[in-house]
Amino acid sequence: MRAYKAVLSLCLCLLLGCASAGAAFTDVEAGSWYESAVTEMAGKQLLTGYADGSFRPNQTISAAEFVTITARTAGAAPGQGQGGHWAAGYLQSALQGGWYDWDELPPTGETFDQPIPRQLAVKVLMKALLPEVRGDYNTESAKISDFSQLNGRYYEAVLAAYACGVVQGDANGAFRPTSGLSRAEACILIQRAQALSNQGEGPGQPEEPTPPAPQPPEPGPAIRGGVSENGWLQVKGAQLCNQAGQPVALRGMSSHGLHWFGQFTSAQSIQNTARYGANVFRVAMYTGEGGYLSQPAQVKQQLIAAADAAIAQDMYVILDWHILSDGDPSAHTQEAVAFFTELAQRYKDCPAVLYEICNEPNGGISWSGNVKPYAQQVVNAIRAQSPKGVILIGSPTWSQDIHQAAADPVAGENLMYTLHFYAGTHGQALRERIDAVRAQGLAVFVSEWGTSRADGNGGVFLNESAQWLDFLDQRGISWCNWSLCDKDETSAALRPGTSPNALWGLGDLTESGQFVFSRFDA
Ligand code: IDC
Repeated sequence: MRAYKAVLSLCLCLLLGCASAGAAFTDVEAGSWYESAVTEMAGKQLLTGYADGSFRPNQTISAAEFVTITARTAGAAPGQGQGGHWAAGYLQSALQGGWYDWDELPPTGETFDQPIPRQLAVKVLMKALLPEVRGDYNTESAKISDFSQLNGRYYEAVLAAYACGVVQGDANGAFRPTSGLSRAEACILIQRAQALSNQGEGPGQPEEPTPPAPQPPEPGPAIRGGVSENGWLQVKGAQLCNQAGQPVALRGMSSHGLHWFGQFTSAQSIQNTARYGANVFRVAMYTGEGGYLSQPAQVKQQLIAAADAAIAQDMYVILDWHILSDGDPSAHTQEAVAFFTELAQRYKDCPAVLYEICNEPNGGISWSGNVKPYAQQVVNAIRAQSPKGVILIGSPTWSQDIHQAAADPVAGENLMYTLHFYAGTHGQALRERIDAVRAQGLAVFVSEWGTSRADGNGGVFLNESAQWLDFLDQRGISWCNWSLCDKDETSAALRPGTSPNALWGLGDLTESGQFVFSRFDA
């Protein structure tokens, strides 16, 4: 505990004024370093103790406890949790809010009662209470003696937490990213973050991204296979063709979730992929998971900025309505119609833009009952603005059921159907399905695939990936790889900590990235 004394002295000074109430719990010692924080938070009903009247300040805090206290502090309402765990509702709303990813605390609940690692706790806290704060990599990482132990996916949150003083490290300057934290320590961190977040409610925040220009940009210098070479795309039978009617294949990267890894949709990041030979960029705009449906104005602005950046590189660009946890696209038809109407209006004269209207329908839905009716309405809405822009349509089972679409296709021209695969999970059976639907005249576009397993991690499976890409190349099928980001998962193309604003050498690319970037030029 000695280690925390220096860290906490500031807090104690701030909180002394309200420490007089005395400990409400049998084991919260009067005058202890955490007494005022615990008492005050208990008074606001942000936390409760145990039935025996104890608080157990030294006990390691569980994920469920930490997320619940944080969510209450942030004023979040509990969601619809599954599985009957007492904290499932708050965990669900935290997941929906994007405070953590599903793989960090799977909603099945097995890890809810485990200690929460400090790096994950800090991420949850920063996302919940101080989402705008950023820390400078060089300045903040120098403060952390065990920085090399930190998992890259927590860099952003931990650097931000150091930058604003929510975390200060122990007496040795160590953060101990994978250790747990005590209940008392957790209270101090949460209270500190809340105090800063209240301060921030004054004038001058949060910072809005620069609004995009009123018109899309003119394409910059021509790239090979780019828009200035191929012009408006058109679908002839099962084949994507250029304006002159010759077969064309687009190959490039998909972004990760725009609201999480938007920094890698910068002009420099997109241009870097073009330099390696990519001629298409997919902007993955999550609708759920704290994305577009939660913060529409901000996320749409990010999407437009990313699309404009790709257009300025002479690349094709896919605007992806990235449904995932919100598995039924027809639950948000109105929002999608409004969104695509506005975007198709903006880009109606721009041959670079393709519209992907439902990333991956999933759950208890059907093609003919849910996805097709949704797709028909959105296609009609886009066509009212953009007579010929190519539209990509997903299908049930995470865009694998293209055979159902082939049996009952959407009416219209220049429509393609997406097929998504992950090389560690999907193989021959899906390839056969592609050949079968193409024989029926259905045009297929692989708008997302990964070298990993379907959960975005594991592997990488480069032999299986090569087999897939050879298959696609032989058929002139276009593809985008998941994903252009530096998250610590095998499907990510960039190593953790890669700058989105610098040129990338091979050393910046992960094993997956090196393989994928070598395959843009077939
Ligand atoms: C994954 C991301 C991962 C994130 C998860 C949940 O790689 O970092 O935690 O989503 O948001 C898809 C989806 C795509 C998934 C990807 C890998 O379209 O959003 O990204 N995947 O799981 N379909 C099949 C696999």
